[in-house]
Amino acid sequence: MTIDWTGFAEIVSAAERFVLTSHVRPDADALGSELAMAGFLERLGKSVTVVNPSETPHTLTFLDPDGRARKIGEPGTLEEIRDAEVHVVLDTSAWKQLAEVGPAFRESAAKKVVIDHHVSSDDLGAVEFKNTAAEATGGILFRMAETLGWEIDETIARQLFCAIATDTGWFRFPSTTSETYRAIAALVDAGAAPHVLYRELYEKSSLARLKLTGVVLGRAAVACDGRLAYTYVATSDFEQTGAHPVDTENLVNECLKIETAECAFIAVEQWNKQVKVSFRSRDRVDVARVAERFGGGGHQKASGATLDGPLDEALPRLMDSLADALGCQPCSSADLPAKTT
Ligand SMILES: [Mn+2]
Repeated sequence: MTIDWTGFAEIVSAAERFVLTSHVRPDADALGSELAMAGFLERLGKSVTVVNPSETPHTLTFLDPDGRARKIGEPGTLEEIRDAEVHVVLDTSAWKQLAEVGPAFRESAAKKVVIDHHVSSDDLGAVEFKNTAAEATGGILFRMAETLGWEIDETIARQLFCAIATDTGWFRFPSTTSETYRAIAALVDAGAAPHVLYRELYEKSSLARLKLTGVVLGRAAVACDGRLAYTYVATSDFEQTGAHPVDTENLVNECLKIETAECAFIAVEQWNKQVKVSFRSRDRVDVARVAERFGGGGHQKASGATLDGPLDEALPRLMDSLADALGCQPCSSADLPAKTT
């Protein structure tokens, strides 16, 4: 799937004022792609504002040391969107993902552009530059720059490297191709230092997070002959370790590393007693459908839902639902984790 960039080059040369947006809870692909695009456009003499539906998470501020990405509602942001000639949405094609930026985008008279690699897609009324086979929006932008002859400086190289590295799980997901490695080689040549960026992305943990990981993985268990792996987090775990809910990210992936596990979940108790669940699947089980049973959703291999508590009632419901998805008997009470309260 090769994108024809002629139309985009024409849009860029005909306009001066650009707004760039990405999805809620921006990740490194969202932010890296926005900032790289801002860099390209500014080098062409354009005026660029980055306005997102969410604040930049503190773990990613290293990508944006000057705080260029602003949250909608901050002074001047609505005016910037209203006055822009071109509004570019990167790394999403869904109204829901635009959250509070959505209405401003819908009402604006600006030319609208989407650059994205996601399969799920709404009609945003935009000119689309999409490649659903691409490993990352950052990868799409790298190939755009190559095609259009736009120079990649060290700053842009770092931003695109992080975008691609994170969306491919450090170059190992099935979306990773030889094209990915060619892009990465060029970005390293342009000044992106993998060891520095790896440390920025993955080695900024806290002692509290490490302790929470120990507690939560210490109680991991399996059911359905090892085909289901799971664990849970109680609010008391946060109090005991000093960790934060964001520190539970990725723990579900650790459960899926068990050789026999085909699917996994982590149930995280909230202070209002609701239970937030993340599901993961290796191949066969469609965890989007499991999540939908609980009013949630997502992708076939990664999804989420929020259940009513208490935790020790939510857990057997979750286990039975996954046992059903695996075609196993409902989990026996022997499989259930120790009482949580
Ligand atoms: Mn992406």
